[in-house]
Amino acid sequence: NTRRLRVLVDMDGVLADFEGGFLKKYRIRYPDEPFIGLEDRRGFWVSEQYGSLNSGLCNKAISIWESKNFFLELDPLPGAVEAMKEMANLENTDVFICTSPIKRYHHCPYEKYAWVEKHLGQRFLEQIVLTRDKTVVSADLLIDDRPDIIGAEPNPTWEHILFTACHNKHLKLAPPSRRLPSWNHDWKSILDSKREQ
Ligand code: DGP
Repeated sequence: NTRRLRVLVDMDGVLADFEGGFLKKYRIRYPDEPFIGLEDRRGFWVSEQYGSLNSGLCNKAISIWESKNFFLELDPLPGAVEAMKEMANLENTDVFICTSPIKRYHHCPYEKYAWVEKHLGQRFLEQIVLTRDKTVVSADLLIDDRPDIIGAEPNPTWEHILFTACHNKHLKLAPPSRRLPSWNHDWKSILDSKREQ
């Protein structure tokens, strides 16, 4: 069996610590406003949960990730860099970083490329897919922390593996959906389960 396995790996919440980076910069910029600790995060959209505390906080939250250097300065999540390098070196395996830039594009797309170069190296710049619709990208696996990934293609080719994040850890997945709890868990077995199918 020489068919190559193709894996899409999401960036924010999977490789880069969007939630931690957001909370840190939000508290510095708005020290007198209420905030949501990571253990209390629920739902994918940060701005929605902040807006539910009080309506002005929705735009304050958005102002954080629209700021210059927000995406560039995100820390890698534990084990992410090592896992990506290892995955890219596996035989018969193609790894792509599949990420949705925010629509305010002044900094985000540039900084995502710069982050990949800084943490993963120049050769990973070949592997970046920027799209707002991941369903039109074909692959065997998509590792992503967003629970609801929909788009123009009703039957995406990939199996979505839910990467555990503060906002999704309480969700009970309907079988046969699978999780990857962290990069310190056995991601290689998930890849192997998709080979020779
Ligand atoms: P992805 O992880 O590739 O699905 O990209 C989603 C992006 O949206 C990521 O940069 C995080 C960001 N994001 C998180 N919460 C919100 C929100 O409430 N509003 C907006 N516009 N973007 C958000």
